[in-house]
Amino acid sequence: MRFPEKFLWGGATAANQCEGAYNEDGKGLSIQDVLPKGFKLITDEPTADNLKLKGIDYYHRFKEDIRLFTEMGFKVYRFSIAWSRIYPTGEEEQPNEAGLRFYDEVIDECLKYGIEPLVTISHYETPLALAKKYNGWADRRLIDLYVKYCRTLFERYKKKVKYWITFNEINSIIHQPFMSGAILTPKEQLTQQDLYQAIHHELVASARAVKLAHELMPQAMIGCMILAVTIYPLTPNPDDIIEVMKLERNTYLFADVQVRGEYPAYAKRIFEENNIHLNITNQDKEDLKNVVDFVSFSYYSSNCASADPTKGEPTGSNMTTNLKRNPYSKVSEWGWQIDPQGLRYTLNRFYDRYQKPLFIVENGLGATDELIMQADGSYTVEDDYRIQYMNDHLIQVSEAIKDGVDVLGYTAWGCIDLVSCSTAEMKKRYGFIYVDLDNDGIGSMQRYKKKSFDWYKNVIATNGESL
Ligand code: BGP
Repeated sequence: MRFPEKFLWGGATAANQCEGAYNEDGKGLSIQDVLPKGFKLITDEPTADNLKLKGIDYYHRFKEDIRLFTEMGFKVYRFSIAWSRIYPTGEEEQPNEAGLRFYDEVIDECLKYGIEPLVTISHYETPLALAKKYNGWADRRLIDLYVKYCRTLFERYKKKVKYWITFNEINSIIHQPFMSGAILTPKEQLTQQDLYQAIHHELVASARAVKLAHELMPQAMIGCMILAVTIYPLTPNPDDIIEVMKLERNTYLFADVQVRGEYPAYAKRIFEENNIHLNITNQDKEDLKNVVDFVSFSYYSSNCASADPTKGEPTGSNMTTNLKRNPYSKVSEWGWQIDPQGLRYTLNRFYDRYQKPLFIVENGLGATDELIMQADGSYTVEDDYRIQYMNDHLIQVSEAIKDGVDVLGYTAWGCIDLVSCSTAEMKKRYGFIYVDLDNDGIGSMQRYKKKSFDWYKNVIATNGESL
């Protein structure tokens, strides 16, 4: 099937996973600079084993990378702006001009090739100073600091950037309070009260960013971004159905507030049962009424859940506890269950609930790739497994479009290999473009086109007909 004429095909990256140059041109430290071991360990100072410090050297090579994206025919490129490049400690009076100049160049490079920039304002890279001084989003003062940062970006890029996302995977704060919410209190010690208060601060900050975006950039589209934790009941036992309903609320609550402008009815019960008494001001309630223009989400896999913790085989997912294997799904090398139809299902669920345009801003397969030499002496990766994964998922996107779902676009995650978020390694690769860099940080950084490069190029050129 041909996708809608204006469908935005593209790819996605995040500053902390690709830029490197962690201390160049006035950049302050971000929480990622002290997080070498994925979600788990925080170091006192940046350490040499932290691959994110030099990333894939995109900071110095972005022109080459964007040229390769152009060659694939990207219509859109999603990237994040590192808050700590713009406000190194989050609290400066004036933004760091050198940081802004870098993103001027990135954006201009996109526009030069007719690629629409899609900017994530905060992608797991809060300035470290804000984590240390305020315990991150646990403190209400982060709202104003974030809005100030947004204002700087909106004023600078209002004529150039139409699509914005306020927070990457905003609901992941439930699972990863430090990485997602810059909260230093260890997860095990964090009370539900403090966690939900931090969530509230992010939701208000997001709504205020939406308000400001609408004031300063009437043409802009600003969206929320949700980690789609798609869950099926392990059995038809009604207990399992109810368990899934409850678990889904961990995800939906975030989108419900950002799309509907107020807390959903079921939030009251969550708060009561967990002894949560949020500090919500009247102004907060007013601010929350500024609702997003679209709903974006990441989708990689689906899981099952059971009301009985002894039933089913745990997935070992590092994101959410209590999730179970689906006997009908294959798994990736990293144990993520592969379920293309789950994407159609997720699109339909979101669309039924919100009737807002949807944007799939992350999807892809993390795999170990092997660079091989071809007969003509050039190098490539024969990543048929990735082609299969993406082809199957995109067919389900086309099914959802036939179902009537309004899908704005699709940005493949890690369109160029970058440092993995959960493992902090280079071994887990997603790209159409291979980067010569290993887990020890050794390599030429040279870029090579994988087999999937030409495959995706063709998908875009035929507007999905080749799937
Ligand atoms: C999402 C994040 C990304 C990304 C992706 C893949 O949760 O938004 O930053 O990395 O997951 O995850 P990983 O790199 O752990 O395989």
